[in-house]
Amino acid sequence: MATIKGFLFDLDGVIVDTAKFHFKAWQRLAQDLGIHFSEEENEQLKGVSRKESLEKILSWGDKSLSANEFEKRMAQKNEWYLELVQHMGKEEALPGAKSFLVEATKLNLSIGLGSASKNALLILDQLAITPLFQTIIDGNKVSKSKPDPEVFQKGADDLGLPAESLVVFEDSLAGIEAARRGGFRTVGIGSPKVLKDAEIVVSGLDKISPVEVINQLNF
Ligand code: B16
Ligand code: MG
Repeated sequence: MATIKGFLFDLDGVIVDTAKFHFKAWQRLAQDLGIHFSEEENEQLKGVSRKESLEKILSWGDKSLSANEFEKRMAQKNEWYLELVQHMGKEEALPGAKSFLVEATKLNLSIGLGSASKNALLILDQLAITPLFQTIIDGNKVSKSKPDPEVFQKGADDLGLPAESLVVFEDSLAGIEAARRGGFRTVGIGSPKVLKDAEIVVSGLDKISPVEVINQLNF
C-alpha cells in the first residue's frame, strides 16, 4: 500500500456548507418552471455540474427547454446562488475544516482542491483559506464531471503525486465514485448509509484528525 502523501478536498459539503445555497437556488428555479423536487433528489445534484444539475431537474419534471432558455436559466440560478453566497463570511466554513487543513499542512502533506464548482475560488477567498491549497482544480478547469475522475487526476498531476498516495474527501456519491474510479483513497463526509463505498465515513472534518485518517488507511 502506498504511503499517504496528500489530501484532495471537495469544496461544497466538505469545507463549506454551500450545498444548502445550491438547494435553495435550484428550488427557486424549479418552482418557476413548475417542477418540485425533494431533498432526497437533491442528493443527486451534489458534486454534479451546473449544466447536468439543470438537465436532471428538467428530467424529473419531464420538461425541456430551448438551448437559449437553458443558458438563461443556468445564469439565473447562479445569480440567485451568488446572492446567497455573497453574505457568507469566514465563520461559514464547516466545523473543523480550517484546523484540519492547517494540521495537514503542518504534517507536510500536499493539499489540493477538486471541486465541480465554477465559483470555487470566490468561495475559498471569502473564507480566507485560498493560500492553504497548492493546487485548485475547479469547474472551469475540467471537461468531464464527477463521477469521472478528471478533477482529482488533474489535482494529482499538479501535485506530482500518484492517485494511491492521495486521499479524497467527498460528501457526494458522484465524488466518491470519481475518486474510486481514479484509484484514490477515500473519506466520505456525511452519512455511512449514503456514502457506502467510502473507506472511512465521518459526519465532518471535526470528527477526525489528519493523523487519524492516515493511521486508519494504513492500518
Ligand atoms: P457551480 P463540489 C459542486 O461543488 C456542488 O456540489 C454542486 O451542487 C454544484 O452544482 C456544482 O458544484 C457546480 O457549482 O454552479 O458553482 O459551478 O461539491 O464539487 O465542490
Ligand atoms: Mg461536494
